[in-house]
Amino acid sequence: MRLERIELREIRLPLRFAFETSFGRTSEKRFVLVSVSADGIHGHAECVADADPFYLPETNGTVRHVLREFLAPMAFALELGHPRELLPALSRVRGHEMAKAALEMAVWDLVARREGVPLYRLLGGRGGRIAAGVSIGLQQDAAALVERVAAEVAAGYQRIKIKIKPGRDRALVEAVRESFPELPLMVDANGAYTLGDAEPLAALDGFSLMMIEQPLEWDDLVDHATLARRLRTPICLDESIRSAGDARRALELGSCRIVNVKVGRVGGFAGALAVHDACRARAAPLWCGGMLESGIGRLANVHLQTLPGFTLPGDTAASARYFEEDLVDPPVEVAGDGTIAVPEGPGIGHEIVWPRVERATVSREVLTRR
Ligand code: OSB
Ligand code: MG
Repeated sequence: MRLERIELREIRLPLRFAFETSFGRTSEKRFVLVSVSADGIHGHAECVADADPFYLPETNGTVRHVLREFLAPMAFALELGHPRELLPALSRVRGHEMAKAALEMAVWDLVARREGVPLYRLLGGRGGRIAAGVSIGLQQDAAALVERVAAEVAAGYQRIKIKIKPGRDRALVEAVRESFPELPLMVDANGAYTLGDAEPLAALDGFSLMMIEQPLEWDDLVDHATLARRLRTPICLDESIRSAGDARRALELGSCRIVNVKVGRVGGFAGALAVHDACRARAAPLWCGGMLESGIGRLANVHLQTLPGFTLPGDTAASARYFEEDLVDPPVEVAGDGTIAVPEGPGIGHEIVWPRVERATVSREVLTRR
């Protein structure tokens, strides 16, 4: 198979609620939607880069640049037998995992649609349902947070994650634990602490948290290993894991005991499958993170989580938590038991509602094989 056309759209979708983390506050989802075409069939994928380089270095601007100037020409020159061949073929481009992933995931979607199978089948997963967890941003105060937690627990979510940052950690965890002593609960700092903050982090040890996600710098493995020796609570890494090699090194160094994988952060499904296998080989718990995706990226995450190494609920929540109107129909829904149905339709498995995509498109660019 040879790719003939790659379309890049910049999409703008208002979020129903602002989402606040240690690195910023966002009330709008802006992303690049990549569509690929071959033999009259199309595949689509959502890039997880943001407008700003505050989570990881890539932005929507760097994604468009690297796709246009480097990745698209390399991809057009390939004769692909299987989508898993694409990521290694792009290895001459260093980094830019989010740009690579968007292109790669669109090719997986295209091939699944061509074969008339749901993505999970191509990935080696299974049908049925997956367990859903939810990530709650920083709120005005502890009381507001407890209220949000109560609403998500009532909605059925099987695990709650709350965001923390220096000065807003222990009191929040304490308030949530007081109301929900048995709740599967974890915290995510998005890299806001340093090794000098070992004390406030160790103060969380008494609250039976499942894990602390990415307490230290985004590109660090060594300090995380040092910190891990001072904490009873397991460390989970998010930002620091950008390849299967990173996952292997982190687990071998003791930088983390648990891994959060995001397909878009590790170069695509081939990268995510390799992270999955690296964790499984080391019996390390693995779960799938989220990036406030529209239904297009959200469904890709649902399919991935049907693989056997996903032993913990992820951050894939219902579309309605984020968007008034999602780009897919039906939207992603979470049942009262905190599970999501794995789609059986071809590719990502739900229809993309193109008139809604058109309305949300702010710019468009078409690249063709020459
Ligand atoms: O660190 O997991 C994170 C959202 C944007 C950027 C980074 C993160 C998050 C979340 C929310 O925690 C996950 C989601 O609800 O999609
Ligand atoms: Mg995180």
